[in-house]
Amino acid sequence: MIKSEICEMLGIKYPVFQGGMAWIADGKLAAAVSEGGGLGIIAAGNAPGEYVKEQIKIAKSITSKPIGVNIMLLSPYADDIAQIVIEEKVEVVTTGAGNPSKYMKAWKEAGIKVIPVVASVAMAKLMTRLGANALIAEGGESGGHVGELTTMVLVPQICDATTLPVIAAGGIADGRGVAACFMLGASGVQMGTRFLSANECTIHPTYKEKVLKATDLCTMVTGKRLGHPVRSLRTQFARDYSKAEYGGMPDSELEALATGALRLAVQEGDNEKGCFLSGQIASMVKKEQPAAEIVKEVMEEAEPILLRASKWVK
Ligand code: TUI
Repeated sequence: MIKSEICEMLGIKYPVFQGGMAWIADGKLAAAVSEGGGLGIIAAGNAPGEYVKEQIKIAKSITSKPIGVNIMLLSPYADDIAQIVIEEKVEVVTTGAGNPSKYMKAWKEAGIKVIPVVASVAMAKLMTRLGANALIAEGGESGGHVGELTTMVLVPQICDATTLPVIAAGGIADGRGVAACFMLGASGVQMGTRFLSANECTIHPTYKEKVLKATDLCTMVTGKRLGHPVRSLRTQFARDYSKAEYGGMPDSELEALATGALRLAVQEGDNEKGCFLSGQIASMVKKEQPAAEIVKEVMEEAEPILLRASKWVK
């Protein structure tokens, strides 16, 4: 059994987080992951506080194990949700796409475990100083909003910059990825794309099918010109957006093209107008299975790999 300090800190069996995927990671998916011994995380995305409250209620009706909420800091509702997680006594908060400094004191005082995504060494040092409990180092192999550095490069640098436990994210699909992240100094992993095929993940069947059929070169990054690079499946929409982006479409029109595109992918499976966020490991997602099975499977796969690692040392 692989154990790390993150298991003790959060009271979880396996050091596996399910990423807070906007529009996707709802109370049902998060509860299934937490029931399976990992940490399930509800994504606030761009949704209003009422939605998040409802999802917390759903999760808590399914599991009494700890759950997390991910706050996407570009959201117009970030301030509201920062307060709701305190009122609802959420155990863990993760943040993404920005700097959560202004909320840290209130969250700490409420006893919430705060685990920000950091995309740079400077941010890792700042969050350590402000009292974060752990850090998530997410490389650009991940789906959604991506940073500059890969997981291979980011994780060891973040580990060197902090005394806190580091959770590696981006590009992890199975036990090999988990073992590799532990070798880089991580104390846990976060997976997003791998959970898209979970039975409890309620995305449109077309979305699931696209992930299950994906091949190695199936994702691309768009949105760099507007400063929000996003990795998604290489669909008609992604190709059209990329053409518009490099063809000189005005910023306002480009923004309009992207508005609502995540919802259209998740809820309608709309190939022409939907943006199907996905990490580079989509091609390694092979089957639908319960979320709890995914958590257990990747950790059990990692065990013999880590045990045999010493074979290289002569
Ligand atoms: O946040 C994510 N992934 C996401 S967010 C999202 S929704 C979205 N909507 C509109 C535009 C953009 C995104 C879809 N996927 N991952 C965590 C993450 N955080 N990746 C990178 C960062 C990050 C970036 C900058 C964290 C901190 C940061 O600091 C900025 C600063 O102020 O220094």
